[in-house]
Amino acid sequence: MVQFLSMDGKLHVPDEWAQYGEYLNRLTEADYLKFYRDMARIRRFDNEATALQRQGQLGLWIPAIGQEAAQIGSGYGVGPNDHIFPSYREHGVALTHGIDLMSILKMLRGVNHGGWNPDETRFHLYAIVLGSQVLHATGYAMGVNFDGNVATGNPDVDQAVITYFGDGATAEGDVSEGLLFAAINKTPQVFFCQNNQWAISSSTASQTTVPLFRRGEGFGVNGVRIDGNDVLASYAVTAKHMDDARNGLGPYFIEALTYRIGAHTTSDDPTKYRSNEEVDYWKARDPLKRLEIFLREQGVGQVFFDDVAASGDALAEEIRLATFALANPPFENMFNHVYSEPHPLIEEQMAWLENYEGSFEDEGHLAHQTTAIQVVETPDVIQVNNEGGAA
Ligand SMILES: Cc1ncc(C[n+]2csc(CCOP(=O)(O)OP(=O)(O)O)c2C)c(N)n1
Repeated sequence: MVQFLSMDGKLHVPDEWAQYGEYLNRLTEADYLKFYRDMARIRRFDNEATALQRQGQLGLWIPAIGQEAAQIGSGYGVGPNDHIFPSYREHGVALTHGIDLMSILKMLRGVNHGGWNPDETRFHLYAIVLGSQVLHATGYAMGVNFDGNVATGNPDVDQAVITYFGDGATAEGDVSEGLLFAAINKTPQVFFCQNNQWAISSSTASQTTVPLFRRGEGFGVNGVRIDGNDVLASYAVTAKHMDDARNGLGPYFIEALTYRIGAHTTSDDPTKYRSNEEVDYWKARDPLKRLEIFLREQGVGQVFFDDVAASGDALAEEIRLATFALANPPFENMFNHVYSEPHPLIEEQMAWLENYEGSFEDEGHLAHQTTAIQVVETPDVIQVNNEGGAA
């Protein structure tokens, strides 16, 4: 397993991983600080999003606490022409690619479908159908080959593709098909598997009998396991294999061994299927803590950490207020993109809803929900009132 930063924050490049260690020479002190800042920022964002979901402001939240090093490190290992195909938990990678974090919250409130432009951002839309994004990525990477944008030696032309997926997704046929087509077509591509050890309540052991980094071997895609809680390993190994892919060496599989500290989503109760001891074991391997220890040993002072904490709080306030201010989209929107042309069934459903909305005395039932939800506490119960008045 490739690891550069040990649990107690010591930096060491073993000889066997020197080819990756060289990539650390690209980093400046500012990069190390940026890694920490972004990991802390996305964690603060994540905690705030969970709180917003609990307050009824989001339909669902998908926490990525514990996976910050895997995501921020690999996100920064992706080059300026490369394309990224995420699953649904890659908020950290999104941050490294300038995605407006509010657009992620809007999606989980149900008022947009992602909202960012994959052509401009090179960060494609979240995919909830497990493994589907692996096929999209492989198809895109085959297109890069067909366009001749590999191994030209021109950094403005050469491109690679990275796709993110979980341990559970490796059991999907789509991932196997993606690996096979990638190998046969020698696509410029990295398969980045975040093994966070749980696929909802199914353990990795129930998904595979071989280490996941070897999953591609039978298809002709070699792989490596990294300590996914080490941001430096994640950065260096991703950068190396993205470079190789751009230079025509074909696809590679990276398994980032990490842990999902929180729930699968806010609809999940992980205490039903895993022990506190296991969670504590991984909390002790927190990716932020080990980078913090390393930075402090390098002489980074408290002022920096205070500033990171303050800017995280400012971000949390900003997204909280922006979420409270979100209006609902016009209700016709949910019908408008079902078919490209008018369809009698859709028209009938829309007319029914319009009639239903009109049956309310004021501007309509859905319109009420644009009012921030009020929580009214009584001594015995907490009542959530969606109607904008006293419960
Ligand atoms: C094709 C498909 N099957 C099942 C699901 C339901 N589902 C959503 S997330 C999930 C677990 C995925 O686990 P993993 O791939 O390890 O990723 P993680 O959620 O841990 O990041 C399942 C089974 C789905 N979204 N798509």
